[in-house]
Amino acid sequence: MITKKLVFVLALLAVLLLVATTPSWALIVATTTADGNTTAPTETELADGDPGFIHVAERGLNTAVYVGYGWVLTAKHVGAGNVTIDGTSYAYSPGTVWTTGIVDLRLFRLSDIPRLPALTIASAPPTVGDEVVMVGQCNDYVPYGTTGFTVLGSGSEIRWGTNKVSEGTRTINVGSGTYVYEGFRVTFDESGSDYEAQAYPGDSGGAVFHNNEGEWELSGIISAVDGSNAYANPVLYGRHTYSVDLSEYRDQIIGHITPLSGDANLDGIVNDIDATILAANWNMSEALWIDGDFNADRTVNGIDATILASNWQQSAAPIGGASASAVPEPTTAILLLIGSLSTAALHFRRRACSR
Ligand SMILES: [Ca+2]
Ligand SMILES: [Ca+2]
Ligand SMILES: [Ca+2]
Repeated sequence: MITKKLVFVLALLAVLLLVATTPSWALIVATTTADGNTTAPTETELADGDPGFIHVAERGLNTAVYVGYGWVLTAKHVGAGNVTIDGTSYAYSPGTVWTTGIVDLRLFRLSDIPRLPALTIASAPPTVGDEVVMVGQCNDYVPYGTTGFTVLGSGSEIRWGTNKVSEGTRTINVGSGTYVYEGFRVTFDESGSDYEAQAYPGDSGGAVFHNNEGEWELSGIISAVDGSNAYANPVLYGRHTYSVDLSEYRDQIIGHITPLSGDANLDGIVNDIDATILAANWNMSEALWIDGDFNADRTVNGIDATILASNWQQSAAPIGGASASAVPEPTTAILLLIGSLSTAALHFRRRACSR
């Protein structure tokens, strides 16, 4: 027994020494993707370019995605609250949470509106073999021999990586029925995509983008990793990340977040305030909805004025009112349970770096 224990201790020491003497993986990635995948991918790094990296926000220790019109989408098991987008904090508007059953999705609204366009939410799921771009908030990590990575307890940043869908959409059950939803899966492979990624605690609520015939779409929200070893560290090849398939919930999400046409300031009514905004931005280029561009052609002109006029004095249900169901925050106990199953940091591996 003593001998076995000694062998175990020596093996443990060997592992610790290996970790301690290996450079930070993030630093290694930095030499191949310029900055360790912490800014939007260029077309040199990713053939189809930036999928919408800046839309992915820090939500506390987890992740959320700014989908447009003041709304943020995250996993249900990630609470609502202030978010940080590209270093700027945006305040949460209390009482605006929307969820649907036990699907691991949570929408909430910000009271400060980022100057970003709305994302396109996929109307069809990515299929097996399709490449996806995952974006989440993770800690630094170092290689664990050649079999995976060891996550460190610091260096949390928004990063992007890639993977390929390994199992198409089916019903995913997280935590024995705590969350059930339609979702798809990717597998963390040693010989995977160029920036092979795997989720880890912190990535929950992150984005899964898919390029559909030239247009980037938000296809998924990162929800879970394999249940029995979710917090296992090191993270070995062969593990899976599960994401909610947004095409299944697209109509509900769009129905909830899309404002009344003409409501530039997103207060639920079309009136002289909106007309004044539109007039002030007449002929503006690179315009957003909040500037008066209601047909999303990035300019403000007579088309937008006609749209506004056609809804003059119309009003929508107030935010947080009948159309929004505020739900209580999960208890700490439930959060811990789900965290152990599903919160996750992205691990990136570049083939060039592993050789
Ligand atoms: Ca893979
Ligand atoms: Ca208005
Ligand atoms: Ca327009």
